[in-house]
Amino acid sequence: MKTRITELLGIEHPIIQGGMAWVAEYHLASAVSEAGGLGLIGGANAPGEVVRDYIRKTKERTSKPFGVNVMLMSPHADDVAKVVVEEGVKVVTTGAGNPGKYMDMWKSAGIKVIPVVASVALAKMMERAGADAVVAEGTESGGHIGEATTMTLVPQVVDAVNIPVIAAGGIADGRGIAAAFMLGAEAVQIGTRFVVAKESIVHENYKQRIIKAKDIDSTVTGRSHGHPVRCLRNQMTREYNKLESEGKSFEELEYLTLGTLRKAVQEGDVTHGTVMAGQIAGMINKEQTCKEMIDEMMAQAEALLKGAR
Ligand code: TUI
Repeated sequence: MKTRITELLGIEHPIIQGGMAWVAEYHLASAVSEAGGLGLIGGANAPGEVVRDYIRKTKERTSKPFGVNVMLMSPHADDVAKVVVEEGVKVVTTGAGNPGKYMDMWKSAGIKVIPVVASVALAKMMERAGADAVVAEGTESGGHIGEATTMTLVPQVVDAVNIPVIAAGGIADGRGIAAAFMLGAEAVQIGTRFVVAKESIVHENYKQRIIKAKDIDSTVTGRSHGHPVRCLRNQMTREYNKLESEGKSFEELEYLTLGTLRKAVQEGDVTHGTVMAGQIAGMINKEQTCKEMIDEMMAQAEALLKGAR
């Protein structure tokens, strides 16, 4: 399937891996790129030098295109923004904010810039600022989320901008890809399904929580403070939601969650840790290689879309 996104990024399949904090490191990114999608290194809260090391390790594992996600709430965002230029990264996606202040630096370095947006307003602003494409991310996604659903956000962003749109949130098989294309998207971003990839270094307990999850097993913490994060329900989310309903401050609640994503991803503590995952976790039921996942999804999407447009 050739689209403006596959052309822009020089990739075989219109599938981009989510830049998931702690999860999207070089093993996963290189495996997705090798399988013909666009692998991403998630900068998350990591210092610039850690991201530089991940970029170099990804280059050792694949000669195909890959990108870096710059998480704009990170205290290291300025450093990571420079590191991607110094290391000659070809594609940057951004999350959890407005990347406006980095656009000129990235564009003059020839980087393809793809901000993740959760609203039409930010999509339009990013197009005016010179973005090459946008990811329209619905509230079905795991992690830090916006309000609009993928079904409502994607067609509205497609109508509002001329640059290509990548759909994200709630997509994990060929049906989701076909649906996103019918809404006008030219690629999809997939996170939760790649968490359980064989190449993903995530702790087996985390993978099993996703594999065993049911349709309504995710919840959202932090809504009342304007920092909504979707993750799978557990003791941590119950405590968080209780304290949130008692009116505890954002700072107190942040302290409670400090380091809990790492605890779940690396130590496998899926009781006290934060198990970020999208609503589609209920449909994900097995570990596969990235290539198996991508080939299966693309075959299904192509069969569904044949004759549909
Ligand atoms: O960024 C994400 N998802 C993330 S980042 C992340 S790291 C984290 N860890 C713990 C707590 C909080 C974050 C985990 N998941 N997705 C992209 C995304 N961006 N979704 C929503 C947005 C967004 C929201 C508001 C982008 C811009 C925005 O407003 C920008 C503005 O200034 O108008």
